[in-house]
Amino acid sequence: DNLFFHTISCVVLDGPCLRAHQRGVPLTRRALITGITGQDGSYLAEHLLEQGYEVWGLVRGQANPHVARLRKHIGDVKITTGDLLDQGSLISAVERVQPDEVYNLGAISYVPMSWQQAELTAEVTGMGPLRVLEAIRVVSGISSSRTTEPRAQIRFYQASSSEMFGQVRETPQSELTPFHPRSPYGVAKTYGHFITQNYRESYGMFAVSGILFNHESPRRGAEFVTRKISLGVARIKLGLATELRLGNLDARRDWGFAGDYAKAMRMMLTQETPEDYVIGTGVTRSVRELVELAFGTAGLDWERHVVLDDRYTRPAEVDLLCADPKKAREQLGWEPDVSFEQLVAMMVESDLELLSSSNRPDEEPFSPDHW
Ligand code: NDP
Ligand code: GDR
Repeated sequence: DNLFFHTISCVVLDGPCLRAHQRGVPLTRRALITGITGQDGSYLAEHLLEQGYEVWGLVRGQANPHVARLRKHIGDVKITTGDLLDQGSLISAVERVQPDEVYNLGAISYVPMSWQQAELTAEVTGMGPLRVLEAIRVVSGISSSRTTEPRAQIRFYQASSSEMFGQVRETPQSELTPFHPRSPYGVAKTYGHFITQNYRESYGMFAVSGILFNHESPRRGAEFVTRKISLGVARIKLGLATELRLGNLDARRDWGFAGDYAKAMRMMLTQETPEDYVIGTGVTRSVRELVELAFGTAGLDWERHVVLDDRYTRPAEVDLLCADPKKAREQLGWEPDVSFEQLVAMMVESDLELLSSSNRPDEEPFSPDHW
């Protein structure tokens, strides 16, 4: 599959690559991932390595503690430093790595935090994609005042979000559904989405956005509701806690498995033409249904343990999200493999194992009380 893709992309798109191949230079594609230390970064890195890529991760800070966690899952990622807040560092990273593909997954991604740190969210989650696109433009030698050749050979993926739909006027949501974001995070993502589209239209760049609906896994951050629930169930089952405090149980989301969604990201960058795609399962569930299933998996009655707590309700909520993934199914051939029931069971079982006495980590995953 990978060799086929390399051959096609070299012949169709990339004269220099073809010449390099003829000179005997290996055809390994090189990817640079921002947000490599996050949930999606780890699944995408794993998937690209399986496909034969050389994978580089952009990591911020001089001793980022999350790198050790990444190494636990994946040893073969190469690391370069940089920060989405720092234009120069992104230019240096693109110059150093010389990637064929850049995946911009880095963000402040926790919606409640975006009200607490709205300006920082705009800088990282909104302006971050602009800075990555600029780094690609500059390193590729594309003038900002000229729309003619040369064109960037570097392909760009932006992690757009169903949070851009926000207050929905139609359901399910497709690539054509208008945006009405409901949080500073959603507003920042909407800027990232449109600037990606604009660089595609202005400079002919291969720049695409995947509009991904919620996707989860045992590697999900403990602040997000699925992992908060799977950890809560495990703690209660093991006698480490008696209650789990939650906010709005009526919100509905379209939840899938992060490993399936990482595959869709690469598929978008291997198409002939750059286009945006909605990725989701097409099924919506309430937080209440999620709670019921997760507690049931461990043989617990959720109503005896879940406590409603206003600290976890939001200034403005997104009530209902449900994807229409028809375009991804028809054009990419993408389908999710893991069902909602399998996902919830996988997360609860993983956390039961993580917290059971012999395996218990020194530090439990952080579950913030202050958001
Ligand atoms: P995570 O919160 O798990 O990961 C976020 C990543 O961003 C971390 O690696 C973090 O690195 C990095 N980051 C934060 N600030 C900066 C910065 N200033 N410079 C460089 N990197 C930074 O998110 P997910 O893996 O769940 O999501 C990946 C992307 O997809 C995000 O953009 C998210 O908004 C988007 N998305 C996610 C969905 C989901 O359901 N998971 C759905 C739709 C979109 P560090 O280790 O330094 O903190
Ligand atoms: P979301 O995910 O905001 O959809 O963003 P999250 O899991 O945080 O919330 C989902 C829904 O659950 C409700 N909820 C709670 N949420 C949290 N975190 N904690 C609680 O105690 C709680 N109680 C109820 C929320 O109100 C909400 O309706 C995720 C992130 O990954 C984004 O980065 C991504 O863009 C979107 O998914 C798609």
